[in-house]
Amino acid sequence: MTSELSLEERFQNYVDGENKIEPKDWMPEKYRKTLIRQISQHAHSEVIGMQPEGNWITRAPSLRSKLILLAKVQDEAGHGLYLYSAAETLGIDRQEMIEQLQTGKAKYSSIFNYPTLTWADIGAVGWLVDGAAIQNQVMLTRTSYGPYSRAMVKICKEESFHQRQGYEIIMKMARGTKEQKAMAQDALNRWWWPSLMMFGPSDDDSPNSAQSMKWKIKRKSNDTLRQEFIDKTVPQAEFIGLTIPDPDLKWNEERNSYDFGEMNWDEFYNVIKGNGPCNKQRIAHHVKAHEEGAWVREAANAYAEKQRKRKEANSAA
Ligand code: BYC
Repeated sequence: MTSELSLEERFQNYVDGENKIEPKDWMPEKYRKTLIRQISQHAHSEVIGMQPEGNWITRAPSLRSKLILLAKVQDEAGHGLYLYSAAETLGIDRQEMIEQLQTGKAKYSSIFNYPTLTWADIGAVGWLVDGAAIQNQVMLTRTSYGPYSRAMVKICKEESFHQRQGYEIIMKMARGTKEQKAMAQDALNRWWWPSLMMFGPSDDDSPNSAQSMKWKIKRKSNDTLRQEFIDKTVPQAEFIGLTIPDPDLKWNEERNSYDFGEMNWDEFYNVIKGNGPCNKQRIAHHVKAHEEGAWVREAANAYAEKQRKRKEANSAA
């Protein structure tokens, strides 16, 4: 017990000294579990996030916008891959993570349980959802676990491009015809509050935050990040003449920040329990795609096995 305690203390000192923890380093079991939970849920979010956007690839209004959207959706698949690989360094395999997702044991971001009804939604997703994602993920480039922090550096660069892609769409629509502007406003109305929910429960109701902050897995609290996102995004909406759907939104001179209205936490908890507008559809689609892709995994494994045997035979010769 004493030696276990001192290991934990040494671990904490190492983290406090801003060192990165690497896969083979000693770590408390709870640190490992917390990371597996967070990184795998993050990976699932990237992969499930491809669905609402993929929905518009065949209906993008121009060849240029189709190409950009295709590239963006492929980037999300890549993010999922880096993150699953980072989680695997902690001793869990991909198949187990997929099972946790498909059986509802592992969560993914609440935001991807809302439908993308119009092309303006693709703008709103890029602008707001990727914008919120960057706000959260820039701090994760400094997270204490080495493989996660390195994966986040590349992901953040790509997310910045995604955010600009979304803002460009929404700006074009906001400056278009009356009908297009109304579509942009409607998308903002529907995506604003769910985007704020991406940052998770308020700090007082966030069971994992205190320990994750202490271990420097998280470097900023849920509420701090939400506030930073609001302060950054409100002027972007004003610039293109759209209105944030919050009557309580008001600049607070003293705090040098915006005050904003009460979030609908019942809606948030309902969505993360699996009862949002698209939860069932998202998982059913994932299961179907995974089953249909079984032959690809089998072929890849058979090829890897063939290569391994060939190598073995060559080194024996
Ligand atoms: N949705 O104690 P808390 C993206 C869960 S961006 C669903 O504060 P934590 C993308 C939480 O998991 C989105 N569940 O937890 C963008 C916990 O339940 P469990 C993904 C949520 O972990 C554009 C419980 O509520 N980004 O992928 O300290 C295009 C209590 O919360 C949510 C990340 O995953 C939510 N919004 O903090 C394509 C970033 N919020 O796990 C793709 C990495 C909370 O105990 N993750 N919960 O059953 C994080 O930074 C943190 O995990 C969170 C939550 C800030 C999200």
